[in-house]
Amino acid sequence: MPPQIIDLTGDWTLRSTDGKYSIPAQLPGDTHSALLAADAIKDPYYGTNELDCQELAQQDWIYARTFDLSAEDLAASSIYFHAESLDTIATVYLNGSPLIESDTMFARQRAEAKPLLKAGENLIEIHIASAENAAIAKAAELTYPVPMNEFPVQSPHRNLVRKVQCHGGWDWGPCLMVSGASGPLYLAASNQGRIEYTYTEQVHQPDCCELKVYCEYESLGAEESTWEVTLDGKSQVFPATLHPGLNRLEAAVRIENPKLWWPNGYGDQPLYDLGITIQGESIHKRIGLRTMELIYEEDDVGLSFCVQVNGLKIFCKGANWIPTDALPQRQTREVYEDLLSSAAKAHMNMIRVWGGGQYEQDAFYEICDEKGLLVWQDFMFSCALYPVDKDFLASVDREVRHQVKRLRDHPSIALWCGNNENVGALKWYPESLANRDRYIVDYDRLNVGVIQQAVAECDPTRVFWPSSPCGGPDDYSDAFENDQRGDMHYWHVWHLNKNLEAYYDVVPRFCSEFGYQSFPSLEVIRSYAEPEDFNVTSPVLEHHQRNPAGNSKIVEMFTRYFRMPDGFEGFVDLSQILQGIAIKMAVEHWRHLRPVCMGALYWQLNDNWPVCSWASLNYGGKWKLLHHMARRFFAPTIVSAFQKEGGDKVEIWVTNDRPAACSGEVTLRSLDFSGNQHRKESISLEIPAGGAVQVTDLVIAEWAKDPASRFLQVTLATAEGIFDNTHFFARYKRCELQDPAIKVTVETDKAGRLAARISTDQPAFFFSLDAEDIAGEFDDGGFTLLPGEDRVLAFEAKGEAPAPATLEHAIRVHHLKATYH
Ligand code: BMA
Repeated sequence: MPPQIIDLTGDWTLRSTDGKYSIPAQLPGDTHSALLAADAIKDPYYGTNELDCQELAQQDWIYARTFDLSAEDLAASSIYFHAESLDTIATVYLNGSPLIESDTMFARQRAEAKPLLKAGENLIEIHIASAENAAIAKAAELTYPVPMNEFPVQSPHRNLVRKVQCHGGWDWGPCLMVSGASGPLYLAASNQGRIEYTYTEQVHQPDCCELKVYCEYESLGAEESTWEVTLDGKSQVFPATLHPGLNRLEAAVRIENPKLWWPNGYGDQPLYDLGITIQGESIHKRIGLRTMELIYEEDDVGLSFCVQVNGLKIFCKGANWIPTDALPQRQTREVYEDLLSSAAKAHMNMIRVWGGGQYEQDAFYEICDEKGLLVWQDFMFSCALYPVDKDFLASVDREVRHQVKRLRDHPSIALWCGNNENVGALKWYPESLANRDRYIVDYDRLNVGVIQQAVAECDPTRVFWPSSPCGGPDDYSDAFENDQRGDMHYWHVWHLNKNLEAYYDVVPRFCSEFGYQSFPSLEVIRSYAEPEDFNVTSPVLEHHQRNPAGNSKIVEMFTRYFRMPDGFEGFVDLSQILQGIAIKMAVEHWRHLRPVCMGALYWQLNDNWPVCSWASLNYGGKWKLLHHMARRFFAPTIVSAFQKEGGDKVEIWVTNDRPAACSGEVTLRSLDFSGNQHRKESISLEIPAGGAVQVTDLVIAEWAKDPASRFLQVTLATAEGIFDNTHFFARYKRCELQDPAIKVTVETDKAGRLAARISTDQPAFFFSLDAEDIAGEFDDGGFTLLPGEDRVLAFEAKGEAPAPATLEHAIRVHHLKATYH
């Protein structure tokens, strides 16, 4: 913390310049949260209220507050103002005089404030002009159009201002053009200087890591001084010959026998406390020691794409991340902790911070460090073309330099990526199709000329991947379609309505996006709709679906694979089953293709309001069925069954991410829909380290004369435990599922945890329990519950655990046959 800080976070007032609103507000915070707290707007997430908020996007706002300074405070040589994420077209006034003008929410703002301050009461005001109006004005000045992707409710020309792109609406997100500020906001006083940034570089040798430590120090004077580096309590002092202006100090400390940081599932995440102190100012952070490489090399297939940590190739399993809330004031550490815990529990080891959102707050990256979640960090450009005027490029340059220096010490960050889908976007618009040269040159000016250049200077330790998807540096071809080079976004099943088996036709090197939508869980729908709206085509339900063809796609896919569901609840549940199956098929298939394929990140982990979307976690963090299924299909060692469309065989494979070989036994059983066993076979096998092995290739006719009359239950037993999986030989709609009578009783298990004991008299498919309004999740779901089995599912309560009877009463049972009669 800089010395003598005046924290400016907390209570402010907020008024619109047209005099319509004048209310209390919080910073960090946003206009819409303040308006909601003051009852000046209705909950924008409820019903279609979002539409009533659209006029707020044209407002200009003023945040104001006072603070006191003493004469002693003012005696300091320097008092500077610091803000991060001023959103967006902002002028900061101190006692009526302008201090800072900013048109980006992604770069940090610092300025000398002392000349504008006085002893006694001071007034600070942050004037925020409408970003929407600024974007419209900028569009009018362009000499040629710079198009962007269109969404149902949106703010025009969002790509022309450096604001979170999805504030202006997305195909899962509301259009709420909030203004405000997030992150630190303070005045700091100093007599000698200030730390601008600190960062480290690791040089690993056998049994030792040399940690180079850098400190960018803005000194007010010339001085022979010292600075101190403290690692896990041990300090070393280094000389610092300071000159006025920016000094770049460098020192090295040796760490013998370093404890290495590993991704989730591969080992621990030891973090070292690093302190850097100079002239009374200290910075503290926690760092992890590891080598991190992104390997992309020409090979027999094309261009590989693989993350390697401490020399070990990691199959990256995870999901894409969007901002946690469309109301930024609700983006708290607790929410990060909740969502990222859910990711880690589902065996994820990578999160992609997608380019249409934001550089997240420090807490996000700290938690990723703690949980071993690798971060794929996009720069914040998405699904659009971008302007390249001098001011815009200069602003992006400041943004990238700030964000890279702020974040680069996080061990979790695996790579920097230029943008989301902007190469693809070159082909989306008539303007760019008609003049690709012009737009590709512009794209390159921004992406290579500015972003890549700034990254190379500010973080030479990591790879800059030009775009997602991308076939590699200097490759401007359409990587969406290319499964041979770099990363791909495979959207043929959702956006192009292909059958689910189409996932089996691609062999991605790394699939960084693919997704399938589902409806939010019922109690989440209840938060925005009344029972009379509980119909997929009601105006409220359609409002909470931002992919225009989305509901039709879901219904149409039902007709291909399932019997039509009864009632609204059946519809919601079946949509979650469909989503879970789709992503499971893709992930299991691509995992078994390792080492050709080395990553699968589905679209998307979370929602920023309650909506029908591709997310596996509902808004609020509650798990959809997909998240339970992810916990199974991302497990380190799994057994899977693959049947091509129209195929007469099923391939059984074991995939193992663990870096150690092991032996195991696979048991295959063919059962009818009453649970009677008709054939059983067991196969012992050696499972390779970090690899996949085919167990057998079974002929369906030998296991089910009528494929619709049987299903296959596959079990893998290893020293690590038992993993089970289910395969249908025929489409679900052709099978006569029985109505199971399921018993659920809640008890306290030996470890003192709440647990549900479950049993059934008929097989129940895609089984899960849900505690409705009681926050928490059962530790397994999405499996087949068979008669004769006695399973116990532990309840992982969030917050205080409920009484067993309360939980038992709240539980709802979900499975495939319950969606129709
Ligand atoms: C991807 C993303 C998002 C979008 C999603 C679903 O391509 O990058 O822009 O929300 O598809 O359409």
